[in-house]
Amino acid sequence: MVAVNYDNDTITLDNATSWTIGDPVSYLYEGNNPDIGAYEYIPEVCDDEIDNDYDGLVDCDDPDCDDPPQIVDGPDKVSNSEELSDNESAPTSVSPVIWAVAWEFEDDYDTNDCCSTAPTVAWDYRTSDNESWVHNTALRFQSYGVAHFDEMDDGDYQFRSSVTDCDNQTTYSTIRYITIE
Ligand SMILES: [Ca+2]
Ligand SMILES: [Ca+2]
Ligand SMILES: [Ca+2]
Ligand SMILES: [Ca+2]
Repeated sequence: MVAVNYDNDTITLDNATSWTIGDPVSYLYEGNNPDIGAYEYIPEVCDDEIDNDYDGLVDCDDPDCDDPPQIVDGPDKVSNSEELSDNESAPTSVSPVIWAVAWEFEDDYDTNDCCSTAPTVAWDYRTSDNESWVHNTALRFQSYGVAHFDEMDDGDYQFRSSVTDCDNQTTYSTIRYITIE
């Protein structure tokens, strides 16, 4: 082996060779200590009851089988149900609301077999003179979370939304500033 390209995951040999699973691979090294050497990377298969990538975690216990949720849009302030229903895939049953914030998320809960429950959505707020967040459950409409502020006092707030998947992996949005008046 004369070169390793870590960007492309390729190795260069000085002559043609054949290689079968389990054969050792050695690599001439420079310096005081050998490199880690070559190893065969096998991705985890999530439903075969085998620890395919040798990290000690099998199938759904392996985080490779369950990515954290992503917030793909928002959170954005919406003032009534019409704004939401202008978007074809958005929730339509949020009225009556005066002030609400909505965000769209993605999660792999419906594409892997490790989880049969949908993520939960939540929102936190705080005022500028208070460091601790007040936590609230949000409403979920398919892949949207919606926070209602019906009972909040007028004022300026910091707001963040979150999505938690079946494995308790929580993704927070960036902090937004909202004014309720
Ligand atoms: Ca497996
Ligand atoms: Ca594994
Ligand atoms: Ca793994
Ligand atoms: Ca997930």
